Amino acid sequence: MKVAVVGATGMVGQVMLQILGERNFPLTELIPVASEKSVGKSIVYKDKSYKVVSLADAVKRKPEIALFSAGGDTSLEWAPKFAEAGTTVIDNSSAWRMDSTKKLVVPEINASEITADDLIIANPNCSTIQLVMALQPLHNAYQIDRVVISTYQSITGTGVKAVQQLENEYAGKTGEMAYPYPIHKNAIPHCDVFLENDYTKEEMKLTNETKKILSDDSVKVAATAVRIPVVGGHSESVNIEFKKAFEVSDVKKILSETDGITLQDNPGVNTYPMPIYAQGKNDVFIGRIRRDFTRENALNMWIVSDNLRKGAATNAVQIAEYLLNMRFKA
Ligand code: 11C
Repeated sequence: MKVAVVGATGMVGQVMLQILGERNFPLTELIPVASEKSVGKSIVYKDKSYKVVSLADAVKRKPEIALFSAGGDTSLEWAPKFAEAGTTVIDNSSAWRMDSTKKLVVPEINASEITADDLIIANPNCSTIQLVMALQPLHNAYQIDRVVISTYQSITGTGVKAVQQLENEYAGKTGEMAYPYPIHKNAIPHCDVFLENDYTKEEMKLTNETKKILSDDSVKVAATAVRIPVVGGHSESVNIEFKKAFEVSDVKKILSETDGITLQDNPGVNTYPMPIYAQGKNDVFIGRIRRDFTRENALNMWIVSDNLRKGAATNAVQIAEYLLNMRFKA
Protein backbone atom coordinates (compact mmCIF):
# COMPACT_ATOMS: atom_id res chain seq x y z
CA MET A 1 0.00 0.00 0.00
CA LYS A 2 1.21 3.46 -1.00
CA VAL A 3 0.84 5.83 1.98
CA ALA A 4 1.48 9.58 2.21
CA VAL A 5 2.11 11.19 5.60
CA VAL A 6 1.23 14.88 5.32
CA GLY A 7 2.96 16.89 8.02
CA ALA A 8 5.69 14.24 8.23
CA THR A 9 8.18 16.58 9.93
CA GLY A 10 5.70 17.71 12.63
CA MET A 11 5.20 16.28 16.11
CA VAL A 12 2.20 14.06 15.26
CA GLY A 13 3.59 13.21 11.78
CA GLN A 14 6.76 11.85 13.38
CA VAL A 15 4.71 9.66 15.74
CA MET A 16 2.59 8.49 12.77
CA LEU A 17 5.79 7.26 11.07
CA GLN A 18 6.93 5.59 14.27
CA ILE A 19 3.60 3.79 14.68
CA LEU A 20 3.41 2.68 11.02
CA GLY A 21 6.83 1.11 11.62
CA GLU A 22 5.99 -0.45 15.00
CA ARG A 23 2.84 -2.04 13.63
CA ASN A 24 4.58 -3.19 10.44
CA PHE A 25 2.02 -1.47 8.27
CA PRO A 26 2.37 -3.08 4.81
CA LEU A 27 3.88 -0.16 2.88
CA THR A 28 4.90 -0.51 -0.74
CA GLU A 29 5.80 3.15 -0.88
CA LEU A 30 6.08 5.88 1.75
CA ILE A 31 5.53 9.47 0.64
CA PRO A 32 6.54 11.97 3.35
CA VAL A 33 4.92 15.34 2.67
CA ALA A 34 5.46 18.71 4.32
CA SER A 35 5.27 22.44 3.70
CA GLU A 36 7.41 24.05 1.00
CA LYS A 37 10.14 25.00 3.50
CA SER A 38 10.72 21.31 4.37
CA VAL A 39 10.60 19.94 0.79
CA GLY A 40 13.86 18.21 -0.06
CA LYS A 41 14.73 17.50 3.60
CA SER A 42 15.10 13.85 4.59
CA ILE A 43 13.15 11.87 7.14
CA VAL A 44 14.04 8.41 8.40
CA TYR A 45 11.60 5.49 8.38
CA LYS A 46 12.80 2.08 9.53
CA ASP A 47 16.45 3.08 9.13
CA LYS A 48 15.91 4.23 5.54
CA SER A 49 16.03 7.84 4.39
CA TYR A 50 13.15 9.39 2.37
CA LYS A 51 12.98 12.81 0.70
CA VAL A 52 10.11 15.07 1.75
CA VAL A 53 7.89 16.10 -1.19
CA SER A 54 5.33 18.85 -1.71
CA LEU A 55 1.55 18.39 -1.46
CA ALA A 56 1.17 18.86 -5.22
CA ASP A 57 3.75 16.15 -5.97
CA ALA A 58 2.16 13.78 -3.46
CA VAL A 59 -1.30 14.14 -5.08
CA LYS A 60 0.22 13.20 -8.44
CA ARG A 61 1.67 10.02 -6.96
CA LYS A 62 -1.88 8.87 -6.09
CA PRO A 63 -1.31 7.19 -2.73
CA GLU A 64 -4.08 4.85 -1.56
CA ILE A 65 -4.07 6.52 1.88
CA ALA A 66 -2.91 9.93 3.09
CA LEU A 67 -2.52 10.48 6.84
CA PHE A 68 -2.89 14.24 7.35
CA SER A 69 -1.56 16.15 10.34
CA ALA A 70 -0.72 19.55 8.97
CA GLY A 71 -3.41 21.82 10.41
CA GLY A 72 -6.97 22.68 9.44
CA ASP A 73 -6.22 25.08 6.59
CA THR A 74 -4.01 22.57 4.77
CA SER A 75 -6.70 19.90 5.24
CA LEU A 76 -9.48 22.13 3.94
CA GLU A 77 -7.50 22.97 0.83
CA TRP A 78 -5.75 19.68 0.09
CA ALA A 79 -7.85 16.80 1.41
CA PRO A 80 -10.43 17.29 -1.41
CA LYS A 81 -7.62 17.31 -4.00
CA PHE A 82 -6.28 13.99 -2.70
CA ALA A 83 -9.82 12.58 -2.56
CA GLU A 84 -10.41 13.62 -6.15
CA ALA A 85 -7.30 11.66 -7.13
CA GLY A 86 -8.81 8.57 -5.43
CA THR A 87 -6.80 8.78 -2.19
CA THR A 88 -8.55 8.18 1.13
CA VAL A 89 -7.56 10.94 3.56
CA ILE A 90 -7.48 10.30 7.29
CA ASP A 91 -7.39 13.81 8.71
CA ASN A 92 -6.16 14.66 12.18
CA SER A 93 -7.24 18.32 12.12
CA SER A 94 -10.57 19.72 13.26
CA ALA A 95 -11.44 20.81 9.69
CA TRP A 96 -13.92 18.04 8.83
CA ARG A 97 -14.90 16.57 12.17
CA MET A 98 -18.29 18.19 12.53
CA ASP A 99 -19.13 18.08 8.81
CA SER A 100 -22.23 15.91 8.66
CA THR A 101 -21.03 14.29 5.43
CA LYS A 102 -17.79 13.08 7.09
CA LYS A 103 -17.30 10.18 9.54
CA LEU A 104 -15.57 10.91 12.84
CA VAL A 105 -13.96 7.64 13.76
CA VAL A 106 -12.54 5.89 16.80
CA PRO A 107 -12.05 2.38 15.38
CA GLU A 108 -12.99 0.49 18.56
CA ILE A 109 -16.34 2.34 18.52
CA ASN A 110 -17.54 3.16 15.02
CA ALA A 111 -15.17 2.02 12.26
CA SER A 112 -18.03 -0.06 10.89
CA GLU A 113 -19.73 3.22 9.79
CA ILE A 114 -17.03 3.69 7.12
CA THR A 115 -18.18 2.93 3.60
CA ALA A 116 -16.42 2.77 0.23
CA ASP A 117 -17.61 6.33 -0.50
CA ASP A 118 -15.75 7.87 2.45
CA LEU A 119 -12.65 9.50 0.99
CA ILE A 120 -12.12 11.99 3.82
CA ILE A 121 -12.35 10.46 7.29
CA ALA A 122 -11.88 12.62 10.38
CA ASN A 123 -9.71 11.65 13.35
CA PRO A 124 -11.16 13.11 16.57
CA ASN A 125 -9.47 15.51 18.98
CA CYS A 126 -7.05 13.82 21.39
CA SER A 127 -8.92 14.64 24.60
CA THR A 128 -12.17 13.40 23.01
CA ILE A 129 -10.72 10.06 21.90
CA GLN A 130 -9.62 8.97 25.35
CA LEU A 131 -12.93 10.17 26.83
CA VAL A 132 -15.18 8.30 24.40
CA MET A 133 -13.09 5.14 24.72
CA ALA A 134 -14.22 5.07 28.37
CA LEU A 135 -17.76 6.33 27.79
CA GLN A 136 -18.92 4.14 24.94
CA PRO A 137 -18.95 0.73 26.69
CA LEU A 138 -20.60 2.32 29.74
CA HIS A 139 -23.16 4.12 27.58
CA ASN A 140 -24.09 0.77 26.07
CA ALA A 141 -24.56 -0.74 29.51
CA TYR A 142 -26.16 2.07 31.54
CA GLN A 143 -27.09 4.96 29.18
CA ILE A 144 -25.19 8.13 29.99
CA ASP A 145 -27.27 11.18 30.85
CA ARG A 146 -24.53 13.71 31.67
CA VAL A 147 -20.73 14.01 31.78
CA VAL A 148 -18.72 16.70 33.59
CA ILE A 149 -15.06 16.65 32.59
CA SER A 150 -11.97 18.60 33.60
CA THR A 151 -8.80 18.00 31.59
CA TYR A 152 -5.12 18.31 32.54
CA GLN A 153 -3.50 18.51 29.12
CA SER A 154 0.05 17.92 27.96
CA ILE A 155 1.87 20.79 26.28
CA THR A 156 2.64 18.46 23.34
CA GLY A 157 -1.01 19.01 22.31
CA THR A 158 -0.01 22.57 21.44
CA GLY A 159 3.12 21.51 19.55
CA VAL A 160 6.86 22.12 19.47
CA LYS A 161 6.53 25.81 20.26
CA ALA A 162 5.00 24.96 23.65
CA VAL A 163 7.68 22.37 24.44
CA GLN A 164 10.26 25.04 23.61
CA GLN A 165 8.50 27.56 25.86
CA LEU A 166 8.63 25.15 28.82
CA GLU A 167 12.29 24.30 28.16
CA ASN A 168 13.17 27.99 28.02
CA GLU A 169 11.34 28.60 31.28
CA TYR A 170 13.15 25.68 32.99
CA ALA A 171 16.44 27.15 31.84
CA GLY A 172 15.46 30.67 32.91
CA LYS A 173 15.67 31.88 29.32
CA THR A 174 13.24 34.12 27.43
CA GLY A 175 11.93 33.12 24.00
CA GLU A 176 8.83 32.79 21.88
CA MET A 177 5.68 32.15 23.93
CA ALA A 178 3.12 29.53 22.85
CA TYR A 179 0.82 30.54 25.71
CA PRO A 180 -0.21 33.96 27.05
CA TYR A 181 1.39 33.05 30.43
CA PRO A 182 4.34 31.01 31.72
CA ILE A 183 3.51 27.27 31.73
CA HIS A 184 6.32 26.21 34.10
CA LYS A 185 4.88 25.86 37.64
CA ASN A 186 1.48 26.90 36.25
CA ALA A 187 -1.95 25.58 35.18
CA ILE A 188 -3.64 27.56 32.41
CA PRO A 189 -7.43 27.07 32.05
CA HIS A 190 -7.29 27.87 28.36
CA CYS A 191 -6.77 25.29 25.57
CA ASP A 192 -7.30 26.57 22.02
CA VAL A 193 -9.26 29.81 21.43
CA PHE A 194 -12.21 31.22 23.38
CA LEU A 195 -15.59 31.09 21.67
CA GLU A 196 -18.59 33.39 21.95
CA ASN A 197 -20.14 31.23 24.68
CA ASP A 198 -17.00 31.68 26.90
CA TYR A 199 -16.04 28.04 26.50
CA THR A 200 -12.83 27.27 24.61
CA LYS A 201 -12.81 25.48 21.27
CA GLU A 202 -11.15 22.49 23.01
CA GLU A 203 -14.04 22.33 25.51
CA MET A 204 -16.66 22.46 22.75
CA LYS A 205 -14.80 19.75 20.82
CA LEU A 206 -15.23 17.53 23.87
CA THR A 207 -18.97 18.27 23.90
CA ASN A 208 -19.74 18.07 20.20
CA GLU A 209 -17.37 15.33 19.04
CA THR A 210 -18.47 13.05 21.88
CA LYS A 211 -22.12 13.26 20.80
CA LYS A 212 -21.19 12.54 17.19
CA ILE A 213 -18.96 9.54 17.98
CA LEU A 214 -21.51 8.05 20.40
CA SER A 215 -24.23 8.78 17.80
CA ASP A 216 -26.31 10.23 20.59
CA ASP A 217 -27.14 13.93 20.81
CA SER A 218 -28.89 13.45 24.15
CA VAL A 219 -25.60 12.88 26.04
CA LYS A 220 -24.82 16.15 27.86
CA VAL A 221 -21.12 17.05 28.22
CA ALA A 222 -19.78 20.07 30.15
CA ALA A 223 -16.01 20.53 29.89
CA THR A 224 -13.19 22.59 31.38
CA ALA A 225 -9.86 22.16 29.59
CA VAL A 226 -6.64 23.04 31.41
CA ARG A 227 -3.04 23.06 30.19
CA ILE A 228 -0.40 21.83 32.64
CA PRO A 229 3.41 21.53 32.35
CA VAL A 230 3.39 17.84 31.46
CA VAL A 231 4.51 16.03 28.30
CA GLY A 232 3.44 12.35 28.51
CA GLY A 233 -0.28 12.58 27.88
CA HIS A 234 -3.58 14.15 28.72
CA SER A 235 -5.35 13.36 32.02
CA GLU A 236 -9.09 13.76 32.61
CA SER A 237 -11.21 13.86 35.75
CA VAL A 238 -14.63 12.66 34.64
CA ASN A 239 -17.97 12.57 36.46
CA ILE A 240 -20.68 10.52 34.74
CA GLU A 241 -24.39 10.31 35.54
CA PHE A 242 -26.19 7.29 34.12
CA LYS A 243 -29.88 6.74 33.49
CA LYS A 244 -29.61 3.18 34.85
CA ALA A 245 -28.25 1.83 38.14
CA PHE A 246 -24.78 0.24 38.17
CA GLU A 247 -22.37 -1.60 40.44
CA VAL A 248 -18.81 -0.24 40.56
CA SER A 249 -17.47 -3.80 40.23
CA ASP A 250 -19.43 -4.23 36.97
CA VAL A 251 -18.11 -0.91 35.61
CA LYS A 252 -14.55 -2.09 36.30
CA LYS A 253 -15.26 -5.45 34.66
CA ILE A 254 -16.75 -3.83 31.53
CA LEU A 255 -13.81 -1.43 31.15
CA SER A 256 -11.19 -4.11 31.81
CA GLU A 257 -12.73 -6.25 29.06
CA THR A 258 -12.76 -3.41 26.50
CA ASP A 259 -10.12 -3.48 23.75
CA GLY A 260 -7.74 -0.55 24.00
CA ILE A 261 -8.39 0.11 27.70
CA THR A 262 -6.08 -0.83 30.57
CA LEU A 263 -7.49 -0.59 34.07
CA GLN A 264 -5.03 0.75 36.65
CA ASP A 265 -7.15 0.93 39.75
CA ASN A 266 -5.81 -0.26 43.06
CA PRO A 267 -5.74 2.60 45.57
CA GLY A 268 -4.44 0.23 48.27
CA VAL A 269 -1.07 0.09 46.51
CA ASN A 270 -1.20 3.56 44.92
CA THR A 271 -2.06 2.23 41.46
CA TYR A 272 -3.69 4.78 39.20
CA PRO A 273 -2.99 6.15 35.71
CA MET A 274 -0.42 8.90 35.25
CA PRO A 275 1.04 10.54 32.14
CA ILE A 276 4.58 9.35 32.96
CA TYR A 277 3.35 5.74 32.56
CA ALA A 278 0.98 6.35 29.62
CA GLN A 279 3.68 8.03 27.52
CA GLY A 280 4.75 5.89 24.56
CA LYS A 281 1.82 3.46 24.98
CA ASN A 282 -1.22 3.08 22.77
CA ASP A 283 -3.88 2.24 25.37
CA VAL A 284 -6.23 4.45 27.34
CA PHE A 285 -5.58 4.02 31.09
CA ILE A 286 -8.45 4.28 33.57
CA GLY A 287 -8.46 4.34 37.37
CA ARG A 288 -9.80 6.05 40.52
CA ILE A 289 -13.21 4.56 39.66
CA ARG A 290 -15.57 5.30 42.52
CA ARG A 291 -19.22 6.02 43.15
CA ASP A 292 -20.25 9.67 43.39
CA PHE A 293 -22.35 9.57 46.54
CA THR A 294 -23.79 13.05 45.92
CA ARG A 295 -25.94 11.96 42.97
CA GLU A 296 -27.98 8.93 42.03
CA ASN A 297 -26.30 6.61 39.48
CA ALA A 298 -23.15 8.74 39.30
CA LEU A 299 -19.50 7.80 39.07
CA ASN A 300 -16.05 9.45 39.08
CA MET A 301 -13.03 8.25 37.17
CA TRP A 302 -9.58 9.34 35.99
CA ILE A 303 -8.54 8.75 32.37
CA VAL A 304 -5.00 9.14 30.98
CA SER A 305 -3.63 8.52 27.50
CA ASP A 306 -0.68 9.53 25.34
CA ASN A 307 -2.24 12.36 23.31
CA LEU A 308 0.22 11.94 20.43
CA ARG A 309 -0.55 8.19 20.19
CA LYS A 310 -4.15 7.04 20.85
CA GLY A 311 -5.12 10.72 20.87
CA ALA A 312 -3.77 11.24 17.34
CA ALA A 313 -1.32 9.00 15.45
CA THR A 314 -2.33 5.55 16.73
CA ASN A 315 -6.01 6.23 16.12
CA ALA A 316 -5.26 7.42 12.56
CA VAL A 317 -3.12 4.36 11.81
CA GLN A 318 -5.84 2.09 13.24
CA ILE A 319 -8.29 3.67 10.76
CA ALA A 320 -5.77 2.98 7.97
CA GLU A 321 -5.52 -0.65 9.15
CA TYR A 322 -9.30 -0.91 9.09
CA LEU A 323 -9.38 0.43 5.51
CA LEU A 324 -6.64 -1.98 4.54
CA ASN A 325 -8.68 -4.94 5.74
CA MET A 326 -12.02 -3.64 4.49
CA ARG A 327 -11.20 -2.14 1.13
CA PHE A 328 -7.84 -3.12 -0.12
CA LYS A 329 -7.79 -6.80 0.75
CA ALA A 330 -11.25 -7.44 -0.66
C1 11C B 1 -4.58 20.19 22.58
N1 11C B 1 -6.34 18.73 21.83
O1 11C B 1 -4.12 19.39 23.39
C2 11C B 1 -5.39 19.71 21.41
C3 11C B 1 -4.48 19.30 20.31
O2 11C B 1 -8.18 19.59 17.33
O3 11C B 1 -6.72 18.07 16.92
C4 11C B 1 -5.18 18.78 19.09
C5 11C B 1 -6.10 19.79 18.42
C6 11C B 1 -7.05 19.11 17.49
O4 11C B 1 -4.39 21.38 22.65
